[in-house]
Amino acid sequence: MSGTLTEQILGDHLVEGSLDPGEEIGIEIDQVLSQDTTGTMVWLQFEALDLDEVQLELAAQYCDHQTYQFDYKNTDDHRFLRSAAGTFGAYFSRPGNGICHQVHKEHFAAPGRTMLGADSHTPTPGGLGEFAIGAGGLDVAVAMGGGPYYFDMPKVVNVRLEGELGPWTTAKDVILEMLRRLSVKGGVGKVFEYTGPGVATLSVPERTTITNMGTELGATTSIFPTDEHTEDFLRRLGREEVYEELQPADDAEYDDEIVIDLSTIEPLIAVPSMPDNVVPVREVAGTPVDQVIIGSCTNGAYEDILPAAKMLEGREINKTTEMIIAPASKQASEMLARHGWTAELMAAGVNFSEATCGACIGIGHVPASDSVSVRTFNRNFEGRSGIDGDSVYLSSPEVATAAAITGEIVDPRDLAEELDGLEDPGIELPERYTGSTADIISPDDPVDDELIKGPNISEVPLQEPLAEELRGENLLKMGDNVTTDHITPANADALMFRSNIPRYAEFTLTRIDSSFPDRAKAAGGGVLVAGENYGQGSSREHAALCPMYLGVEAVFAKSFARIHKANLFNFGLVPFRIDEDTYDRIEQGDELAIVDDVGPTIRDGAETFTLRVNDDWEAEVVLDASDRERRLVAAGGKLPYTKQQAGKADTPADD
Ligand code: MIC
Ligand code: SF4
Repeated sequence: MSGTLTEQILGDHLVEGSLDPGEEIGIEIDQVLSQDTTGTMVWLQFEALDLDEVQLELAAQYCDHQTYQFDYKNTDDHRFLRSAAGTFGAYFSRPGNGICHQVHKEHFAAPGRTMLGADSHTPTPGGLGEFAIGAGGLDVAVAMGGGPYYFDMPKVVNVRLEGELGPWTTAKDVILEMLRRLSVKGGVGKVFEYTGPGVATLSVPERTTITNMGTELGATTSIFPTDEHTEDFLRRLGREEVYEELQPADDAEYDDEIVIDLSTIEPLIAVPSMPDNVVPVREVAGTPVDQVIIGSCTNGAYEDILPAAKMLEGREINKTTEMIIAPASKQASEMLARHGWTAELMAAGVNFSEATCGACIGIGHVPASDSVSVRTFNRNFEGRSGIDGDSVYLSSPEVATAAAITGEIVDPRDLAEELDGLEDPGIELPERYTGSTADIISPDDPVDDELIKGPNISEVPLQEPLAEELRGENLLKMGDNVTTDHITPANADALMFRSNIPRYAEFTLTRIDSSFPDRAKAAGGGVLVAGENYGQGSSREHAALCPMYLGVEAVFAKSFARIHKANLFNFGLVPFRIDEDTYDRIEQGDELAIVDDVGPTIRDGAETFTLRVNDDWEAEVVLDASDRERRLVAAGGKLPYTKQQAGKADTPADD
């Protein structure tokens, strides 16, 4: 095979375009996943597109984010999802069975396949050679209908790993090192392909920790080659038949290269409140810690919890600190229990949660006010834990457990010097991943054959085609790196309205300005202004849908996060790029108007537009969009566009 891994897999799946960085390409998708809080819109849109059967190799619907079912609306969503999976032909993973990325890795992920997932951490199985991309729910619905997925061909970056990790240093430190070097926007428009002799020193679960959190770099995806570790891991899962050898060609040409000598990495930690605020653990040693949580799709696997159990064997956690384990899958829980480790952890003072995302998005285990929480998660955006002004640190399970033992942040290498018998637990894989499959319902033996919608499940709102005039008040001026958690929060109060846009829209941007929804309604809509990397974080299309519902027609930002920008096109909001000077001059409350006839001009392919502010001054703004994106946005989004095209194409999924 020639080329990079990315070129090989995309080349095999290419249906449109050429593999030149920046060019829009369309690829065939083999697998899709969605989860409970994005999945309801996925299936409602699948239904709205008049699709009636999943058309690809495998679709899996998980219930993982809000499994405590505080409100009947959550339970109704889960029942709807089971009915949709049964009706349309997807696997259904029951609430509490585990986080989509972990369960998918255990049961379905396969080298050489392409996957699209309605969750930003979909790239996780890149650690075993799957080319997996996070996307908005509408794109996932279209892929399930057999349509290609369109995106800009990323630059392929060779991350060459050399050497071997030292004691107490882990895969989490490798990805934290990447974040330290590149920042949360350093991966936008890129695929990180890991190569070099260091790859062979990492097991598959370690690789998937790195590919999972590649999302925090803003990357399109991250991927590892496959080798005997991959084959061995699949054998332990009982799925060795899906193994395929994948290696980049010796003369593969990359767009860029980063070299990481694993032996020089030390235990690292992301300090509040951005995943790229990374420092050596020793720099913040001594910080008192109130809460420790091991879990999430990054570090919640059996292999992540086992080191904590070994470190705590025969010990107790500090009286000042609470420690919670939230396994990423029920299989991990079951295996820990069967091997006796659950009892060991409980005896040390640890509490167990069901297998859920939960605390990662502020559902349960919300930290106390003015307290410090050390978590093995991937995001520590301000307020995401459920309390404004939180202090969440991100680390490896070893660093987190060391903090639980001492009650303060400590480099585990220093703790090991102090504590007799504390040894680096390393990574140990079970001989066989065993566990019940009772919670996975196959499409061949479904429970339901028709949709069951509770009273909270509403219609998907549709947007009108773009008019000639685009004019509106700047409703909010925001800074850099605004996250989707700021735009549409994912906490317990809000999540129950994921399938009810009119209600969910009431939460829009309230994390930045609580009066936003009322002001937007009173003004009859308007526009938004933001700095760099607007919309980073989640894949949730609600971050476009809810502003759209409130009448927002365009976002003027210095730059956009990849998935969010695609979601804006999909829902008919125009993402205009502005320069530093224009950003500085625009004030909240200003009247912004595009001078050109916006709808027709966009359709005709114009790249620059004249923005007039307060009928006083003008600036040039840019629309970076493919022809396909222009057609979508001008039609008011992908759903109306596809409806308009119905009858013109065999599948509604071609655009
Ligand atoms: C997240 O980690 O922010 C989420 C919650 O998993 C989201 C999905 C969602 O908003 O439902 C993501 O990462 O895409
Ligand atoms: Fe769940 Fe957190 Fe992973 Fe998102 S990042 S899928 S909320 S565990």
